[in-house]
Amino acid sequence: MTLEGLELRWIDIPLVSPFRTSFGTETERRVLLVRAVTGDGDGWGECVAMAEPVYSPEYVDGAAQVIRDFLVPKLTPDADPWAAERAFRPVHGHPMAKAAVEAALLDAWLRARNTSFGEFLGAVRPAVPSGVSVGIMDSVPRLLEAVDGYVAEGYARIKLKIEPGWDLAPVRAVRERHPDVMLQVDANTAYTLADARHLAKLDPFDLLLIEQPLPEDDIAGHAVLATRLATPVCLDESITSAAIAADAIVRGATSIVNIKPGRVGGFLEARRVHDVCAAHGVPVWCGGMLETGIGRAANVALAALPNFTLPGDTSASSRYYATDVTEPFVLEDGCLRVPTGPGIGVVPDQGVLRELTVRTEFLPVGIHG
Ligand code: SMG
Ligand code: MG
Repeated sequence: MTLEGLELRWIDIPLVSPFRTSFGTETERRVLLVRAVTGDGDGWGECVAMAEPVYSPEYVDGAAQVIRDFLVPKLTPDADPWAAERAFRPVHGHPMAKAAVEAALLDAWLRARNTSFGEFLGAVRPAVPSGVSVGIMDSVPRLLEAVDGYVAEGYARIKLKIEPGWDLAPVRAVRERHPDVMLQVDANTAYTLADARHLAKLDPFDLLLIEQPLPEDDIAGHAVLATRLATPVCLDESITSAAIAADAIVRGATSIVNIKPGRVGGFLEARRVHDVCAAHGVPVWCGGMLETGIGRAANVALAALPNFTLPGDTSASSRYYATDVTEPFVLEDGCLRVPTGPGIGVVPDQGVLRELTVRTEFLPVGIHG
């Protein structure tokens, strides 16, 4: 595989409905796509950084700058995904930028070998149960309407976004209406340890887990909180590598782990997080960053690994976008099918891409020496 360069492409794609979390409201996604151009064909990767640094320190234009100024100059024409991962190590942080490049290289590398992401990663099931993440709403009736719709569609699990002032009442209402649904909550760091007694009031609602209640650097706080709650604590933002996952598990800060390849620097590291959690008997599930079909295809393959025993935030395309950039992912009996074609198994529709594209930039590889 001879890597000629990377094309960066910024697209704007509207969400079917606004998505509100404890850190803000999204109405559309500005997505940075990476196309690896090789002698054997293209590979695609999606950067999951958001337009603003509100979920993590990364943001779209910052990621593009890191790729242009610090990552591409470290690549050589013979770079494979492992060589890229090693070459990127001296660059501190910026996991989402690194992951997008690695995903594009891995897609091209696997396509050249006629191997699917699922086969490569070690998928053990042909389809994965699909959960859905439901944003903060203006009122409990509006929330119930949204949840009723998702349950009717067949989603295997519901996740409610919570924040101080929007926690006990919405959870109680959804639990009363759907006594048997698999239910969990995500606070995106909105609480402090002083809220422990309040959060314990969620215990009677039989939640699968509470995701990232405290700030990302507060592993010690999560360990204390975990002793005060019956609901299992699951870390998202805090888990930035396999080593940190192992540390958080050993400290008792997390008993379930959300895996997002972008947050940990790529699919190779995501698989290591999966493995280290499995070694500790800690179940994992696949998180989501409102991906288009490009990122979703790879995530669904990852979610088919053996220790992904809880439904992920891997919803159907229609939950996010009226028109996805790839053929849409559809819910079948509450599951998404794992693509079986080479690489990520889907390709972007050139017409749709053209309509959504804000700008492109080609970064040649190899002229930096
Ligand atoms: O992709 O369905 C999705 C979104 C899932 O809730 C989701 N993601 O913290 O887990 C999380 C959030 C982060 C992104 S919010 C824009
Ligand atoms: Mg989360």
